[in-house]
Amino acid sequence: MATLTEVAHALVSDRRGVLAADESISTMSSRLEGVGVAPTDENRRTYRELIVTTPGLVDSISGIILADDTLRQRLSDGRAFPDALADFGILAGIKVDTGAKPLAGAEGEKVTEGLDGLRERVAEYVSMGASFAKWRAVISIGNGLPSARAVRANVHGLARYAGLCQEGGLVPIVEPEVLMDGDHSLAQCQHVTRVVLRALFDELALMQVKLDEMVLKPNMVVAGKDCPDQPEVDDAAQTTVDTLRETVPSGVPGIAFLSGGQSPELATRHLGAMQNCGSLPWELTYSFGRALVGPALETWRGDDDRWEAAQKVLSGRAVANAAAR
Ligand code: 5MM
Repeated sequence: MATLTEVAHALVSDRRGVLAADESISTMSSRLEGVGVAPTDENRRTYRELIVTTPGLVDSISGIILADDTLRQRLSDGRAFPDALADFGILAGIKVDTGAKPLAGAEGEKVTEGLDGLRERVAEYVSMGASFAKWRAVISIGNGLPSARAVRANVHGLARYAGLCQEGGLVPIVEPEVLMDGDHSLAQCQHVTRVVLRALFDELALMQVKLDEMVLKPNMVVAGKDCPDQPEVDDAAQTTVDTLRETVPSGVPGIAFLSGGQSPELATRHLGAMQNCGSLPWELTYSFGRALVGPALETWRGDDDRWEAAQKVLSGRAVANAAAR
């Protein structure tokens, strides 16, 4: 059986990345409805089957993050999702947070919940074949945000989660996402990302989380979606790498970015540009959700006749990101 360090390295090595298919039931339902598909358990299952059975995915995808409902579902051939992933040579991951909820006393800010009962859930997920986990915290920029208490509460949750996962036998993917919502500048995103990552690694150290047994999943440093002054790809890439060099210890095996609402093409271009920013102490890879699966979902639209076309589109995005690495 692989050690947690080996799993962490396997997730980020060989030019491969992690696919995030762990949309909560409510998010997945609205994505399905957005393409005219009824948001039923069976349609969520079918869509996830389309993703994981995409031919050749193993060449560019090291692991797939699943949601709790998918982990308990089966492919049409009867195999449980984690077992099928193992057959394909892909590691199974599980989203273990229970979502971002309003933070008391902090208007407009959220704290991610899910620590209650997590030790027991980790044990169950390990018994079902999961190798790694994910927990996402969200930080907003704007109107005096983020507050110090939102940053503190969120990094505390991430560090407690990471410790419980390592204790129970899962590699934690630690995801502090500084959101793209708003008109903030590249410099503001850099400042907030730096503050959050510094606070995060302080808290991880306090909780004695082992850096070589985790993967960091941060936002890229980009300007807010509504900022009129959008940086060039090379600027955003260099600023992201500079920020990570300042804040992320070299003991972390790899950094796997979220896409955060960037177009699939732009996320890939940023990833590619970062590979030219000098030698780095960690692997830099992708753990995109929308930027990997969005175009495939748009292609499929619930139509069986478009199944293969949708898989080709997903495969194309995955190969493009592996090539960008
Ligand atoms: C796939 O979406 C994940 C779960 O989101 P919800 O719980 O809100 O449904 C999400 O955490 C995702 O893994 C990351 O945000 C990365 O996805 P993007 O689309 O930003 O690359």
